[in-house]
Amino acid sequence: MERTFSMIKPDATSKNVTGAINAMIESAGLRIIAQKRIRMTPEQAGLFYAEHKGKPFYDGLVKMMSSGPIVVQILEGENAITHYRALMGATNPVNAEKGTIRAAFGGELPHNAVHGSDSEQSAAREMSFFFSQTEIVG
Ligand code: 3AN
Repeated sequence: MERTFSMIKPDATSKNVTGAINAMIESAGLRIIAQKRIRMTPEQAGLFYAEHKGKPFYDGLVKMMSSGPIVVQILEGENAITHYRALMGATNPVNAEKGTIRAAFGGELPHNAVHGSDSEQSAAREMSFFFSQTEIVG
């Protein structure tokens, strides 16, 4: 069993599709073992995306990610990291395969509905960025 960090972004919460995305996650066999709806400050969003600092899309990404509510989650399942990346689809929703979350609910970049960790290391960092041990109930 593996755990990964997931985020339902402001563009998706504003479309009221949190439940629809959660249904896709659960149908794919991943279990939501922690979840909360929050709003990031620009400072928190900047820290969360620190690895992208300096890239042309960084400022817009930070602004967008702090523009409204997000839902942060921990998902558990077999190969959860790669499994969830496949379920999300390509970063740019235009290229996302049919049946993926980004194909269903993504818009124009940076509005791509969801985030998922891309490695074990980033999953560990991102889970502890938002959740304490007592909030994770497997
Ligand atoms: P992913 O979320 O698929 O791992 P990353 O980590 O490369 O993609 O990018 C983080 C976020 O930055 C993306 N989810 C997207 O919102 C935004 N982003 C990535 N590339 C671009 C781009 N070329 N233009 C605008 N926003 C982008």
